[in-house]
Amino acid sequence: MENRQLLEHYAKEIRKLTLHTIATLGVGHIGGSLSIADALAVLYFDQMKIDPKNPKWSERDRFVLSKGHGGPAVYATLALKGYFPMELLDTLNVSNTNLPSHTDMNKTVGVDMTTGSLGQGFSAAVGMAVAAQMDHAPYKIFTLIGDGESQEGQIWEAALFAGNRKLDTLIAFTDYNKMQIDGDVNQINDVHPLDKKWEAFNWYVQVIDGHDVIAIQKAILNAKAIKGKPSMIIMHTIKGKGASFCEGKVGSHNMPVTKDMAKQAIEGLE
Ligand SMILES: Cc1ncc(C[n+]2csc(CCOP(=O)(O)OP(=O)(O)O)c2C)c(N)n1
Ligand SMILES: [Mg+2]
Repeated sequence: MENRQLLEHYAKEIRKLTLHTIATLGVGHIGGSLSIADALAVLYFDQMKIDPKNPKWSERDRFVLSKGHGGPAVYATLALKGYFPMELLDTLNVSNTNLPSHTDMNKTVGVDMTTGSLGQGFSAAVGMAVAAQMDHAPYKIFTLIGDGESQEGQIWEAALFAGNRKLDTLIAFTDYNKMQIDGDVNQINDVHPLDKKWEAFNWYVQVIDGHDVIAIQKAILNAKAIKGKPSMIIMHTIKGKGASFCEGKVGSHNMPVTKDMAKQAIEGLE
C-alpha cells in the first residue's frame, strides 16, 4: 500500500498533465477532470490490479469513467502509468485522434468502456460486474459517476438491479462536486441526500473527502471487504480542484484554457 506523500504526488502529476493536455488543445472539460484526480491516483497507483504492459489481461480490474467528459484526467493517468507515451497527450480531440474528448475503448489503450452519454457507462459497469459475478472472476469493476449524472433515470435502474443482484464485484464512486454543466446541482434538480438514496437501493455507502488520498484508499479497502452488496463511495469534491482560474467555478465545465493559464496553474501546484 502506498503512503500519502506518494499518492499526493501522483494526484498532482495527473492534475499537471491534465492542464497541459487541455491547454495544448485550447479548450476542454477541465473542472470535472480536476475533481477526480485524487481518486484516479489512488485507483491506478495503489488499488487497481492492472498491468500497463498487458492492458487486456483478462484478470485485470476494470475502470469505467461513466462521466466520460473527464477523459483528459484518465488519459493523464494512463500516460503517467505507462500505457502510452506522454506525447500522445498532445493529440487530445484532434482529427483522427486516439484520445477523443470522451473516453472510447476502441481508440485508447487502457480504456475499458466507451462513455460520454451520461448514465450509460454506469449501466455498462453493472453489466460487467454481473459477468464477473457469474464467472466467479478474481477482479473488481470500478466506476465513477457525476452528481449531475445522478439525475439520469438510467443510473437508478442500474442501481436497483445491482443492489438486488448483490453485486459485490462493483465499487462505484460519485464525484459530488455540487456542479453540473450549467449551474449548481441543488438548484437544477437536487440529488441530496445521496447516501440515503444509495442505501435504500441496498448498497454499502461511504461518504468521504474526495481530495484526501488516504480516505479514498481506506474506503476502497472497506468496499473490497464487503460481501453481498455493491459499494458506493460518495466523494465530496470541488470542481476544478487545484487550478485557481477554475476551482469552484461552474464555468470550469468546458472552458478555454490557454498555455499561460495552464503554466500558472501548474506552477501553483509545485
Ligand atoms: C445523456 C446526456 N445528456 C447530456 C449530456 C451533456 N453533458 C455532458 S457533461 C454534463 C454535466 C454533468 O454533470 P456532472 O455529472 O455533475 O459532471 P461534472 O460536470 O461535475 O464533471 C452534461 C449535461 C451528456 N453527455 N449525456
Ligand atoms: Mg458535478
